[in-house]
Amino acid sequence: MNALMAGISPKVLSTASFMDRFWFGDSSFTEAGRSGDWMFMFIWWLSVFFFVLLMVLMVYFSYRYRRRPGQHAPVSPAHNTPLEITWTVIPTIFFVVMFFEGFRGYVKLNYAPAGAIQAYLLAYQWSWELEYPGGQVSSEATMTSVGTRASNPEQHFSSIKAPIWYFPEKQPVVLRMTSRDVIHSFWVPDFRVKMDIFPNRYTSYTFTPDALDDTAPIMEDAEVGAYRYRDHIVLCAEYCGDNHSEMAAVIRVVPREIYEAKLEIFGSPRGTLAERGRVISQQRGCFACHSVDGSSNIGPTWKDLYNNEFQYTDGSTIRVDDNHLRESIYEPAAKIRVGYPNQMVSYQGMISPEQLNWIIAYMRTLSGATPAEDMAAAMVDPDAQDGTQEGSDGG
Ligand code: HEC
Ligand SMILES: [Cu+2]
Repeated sequence: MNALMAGISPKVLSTASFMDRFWFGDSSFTEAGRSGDWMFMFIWWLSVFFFVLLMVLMVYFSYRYRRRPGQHAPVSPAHNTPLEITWTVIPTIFFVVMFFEGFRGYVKLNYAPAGAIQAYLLAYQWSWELEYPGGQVSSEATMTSVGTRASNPEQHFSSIKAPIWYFPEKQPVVLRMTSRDVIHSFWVPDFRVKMDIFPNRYTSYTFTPDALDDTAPIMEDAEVGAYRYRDHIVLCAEYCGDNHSEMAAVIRVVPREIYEAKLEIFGSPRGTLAERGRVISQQRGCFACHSVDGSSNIGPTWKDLYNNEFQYTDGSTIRVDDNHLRESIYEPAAKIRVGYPNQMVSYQGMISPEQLNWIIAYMRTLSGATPAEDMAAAMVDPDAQDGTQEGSDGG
């Protein structure tokens, strides 16, 4: 059992106490989820009670007052005021309870308390991308196994690429959600929620994760140290194509300091220059207009851009190199690619020279025309360099 699965502790019926089998009401991990559970169990047992009562009475009456030889059916009474008041007032009380409790639950599910974290969630075939308020993007999707069945977790969703989203405990969160392609549905079984996500439209969902208590498992994290956490699986509940069943993510509830430390790390990405470049490009929204797979968008694709020749509206032909890229990003209007509008804004001041290097390194890896040794240079991991240096000094 890996660390991730340890964090997921669903209450399963096979291990539930006797009482829990009748009223499995408090196993959700949000206040709103618990009121949904309460409502469900209340309506269920109310219905069971009246169903059984009515069926028993019906059978009893049909026996007790069955037709007997020589007996005439009596005329039905037209009215019975006390009885009529009873069968009006009692159900009304139940319905009023259902309405107000249901409404309170609905409000808890749909209206975020003041001071909520607003994050943007993009759903697409077949994954999710979460952007925090500061523009940070959720950690890399990691190969992971998430088990929803304690009885046999290994068989459930073993080895899925699931992004992990960090949120602080007890902190209201609002997700503003939209889809890049088809209709998806945001489903967090632990929070008892499903919310549809549409292309060309926003829907939102709010939740406030419970505080982490002593039962929450402990994560040993190389970057930020040990901390308590609790994982909640996110799935897509709207059949959306081939890999629909693998469209998973994990909401990881952590102490506030850990959340802040994680955002700090997401904001200053690690890894090779090229990897950092990809993360920064994503965070700065370049992919809204540029593709990396050769398809044309508002702007030209980055695939095979580097070290290839293109025509510009001033009649020049330019081989794209570092200097051209620098100019295109800081002064996009200086040279306009033939066939494209002058629609890119300058990123002067928004992308530091250091970050520019990362983006260029990333673009190189996207180009088949890049000499092999150039590619190798772009793949260098600057954090690994110190180690190599020390090693060679010592030898
Ligand atoms: C609003 C859409 C839009 C966004 C966002 C955008 N670009 Fe552009 N980009 C364009 C368009 C349109 C062109 C072509 C016109 C031109 O050359 O200015 C272009 C051109 C470029 C070029 C030059 C391509 C060539 O063939 O010379 C580079 C490099 C570039 N963009 C990088 C970026 C980077 C890096 C980002 C993110 C930091 C970014 N773009 C964000 C629309 C966009
Ligand atoms: Cu989906």
